[in-house]
Amino acid sequence: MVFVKTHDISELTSELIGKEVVLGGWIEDLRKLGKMSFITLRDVSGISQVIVKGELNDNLGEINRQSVVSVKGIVQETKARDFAFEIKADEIDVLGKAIHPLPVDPIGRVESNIDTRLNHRALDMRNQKTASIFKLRHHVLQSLRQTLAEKKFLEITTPKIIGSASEGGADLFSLNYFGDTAYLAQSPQLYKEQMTLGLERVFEISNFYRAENSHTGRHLTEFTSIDIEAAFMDYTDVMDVLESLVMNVYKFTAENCKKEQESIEHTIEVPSSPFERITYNQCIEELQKEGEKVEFGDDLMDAHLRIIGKNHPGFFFLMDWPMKLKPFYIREKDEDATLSRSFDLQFGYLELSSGGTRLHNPEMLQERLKEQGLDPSQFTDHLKSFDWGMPPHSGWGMGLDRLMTTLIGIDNVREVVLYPRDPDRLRP
Ligand code: AMO
Repeated sequence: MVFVKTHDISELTSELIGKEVVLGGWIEDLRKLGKMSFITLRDVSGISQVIVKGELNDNLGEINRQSVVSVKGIVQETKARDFAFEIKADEIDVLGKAIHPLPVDPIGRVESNIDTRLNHRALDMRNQKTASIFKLRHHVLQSLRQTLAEKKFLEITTPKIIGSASEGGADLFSLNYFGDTAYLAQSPQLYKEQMTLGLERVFEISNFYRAENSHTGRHLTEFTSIDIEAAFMDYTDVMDVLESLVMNVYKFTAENCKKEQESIEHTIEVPSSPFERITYNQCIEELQKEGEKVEFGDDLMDAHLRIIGKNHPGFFFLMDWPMKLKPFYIREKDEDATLSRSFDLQFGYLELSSGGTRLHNPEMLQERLKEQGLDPSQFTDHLKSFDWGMPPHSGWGMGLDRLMTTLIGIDNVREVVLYPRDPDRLRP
């Protein structure tokens, strides 16, 4: 039995004509025509045609579609329209049988609903549409890391099992930690801030956890967050970083992921920049003009954001929120202490990111914790670091899963997460 490949299908070139190769992949199609069989073989990189003749064809026996096989054979030119080359097989080994009926159709001819696909995610990944989404996700991560490294951000990994809340008390998953109570981190907020006093610019791309009982296309209990924190930057500076990051992701994938765009039947449109920057106060005025009963200090509800999103389609920053709507670590504006140096990045109604300039004065931070009903003694480990020369700093967090939905033009984050977790889904 041969099972070590010499080539991926996409690596077949005219220089290999007449040479022997070993391919490995899944049987997408199989047509037996008397003395000959035609197999369409798919691996992660593409599809190829395999011709089986003579004794090998006579002894082919039971060989199911979607079984995994290795094919040893000679590369030759083909007349078939859909393939660049074909392989004349000398040896075919079935490495793993597919037992039919399969729970979802990997070719996608028979459509399955999202729950069925998620319940059989590994098989769903053989569907080219699904595989393309995750190939795109890989390229997005690559682009993000490249841009952040170019901007001198260092990648860090903060703990996910923590002793006290990072974003305030709500929405925390707790677990028994050898008799003590531990929590799953909601964000790397406190750690990333602390790291600015040694590393200046840091970023993290990790999963975080929120016990939100939300049943929407944009909320998960486990989501992937891209977080940055930068010393000696104000909120408008980190907004610039965020904007160039999003632009680079769009440009990179639009250019380098043509096959994936074809497969998901969606063209990535690079947005125009600079992104519009509107203030919270402007939003309130816009909403009031549209007859909404909102006033300064009210949080913007989904219905409000849908109105604002309609007026400002695509990416825009919504900045200068009232202090009272923002977490304890956000700093006020010098000219008006009721307003904060903060922002959200929106894609229409969808919030993609939030961030701001942080308070770095320890006394004020303690005051803010108390004002927000939080117990400063729960934050002593964090507050200590503010006595060691904490630089002024700013940062943001952006949901990778939500960013992916904007890129591929869908509205359910479950499509872009391998094994999504929500209140109704803990398995597989
Ligand atoms: P915030 O709580 O706004 O800010 O979260 C930042 C971004 O993370 C994404 N996100 C989620 N995505 C899917 N499911 C969820 N349940 C979920 N919750 C959040 C969103 C959101 O905009 N520490 C601050 C960031 C900072 O100031 O640096 C924070 O966590 O896209």
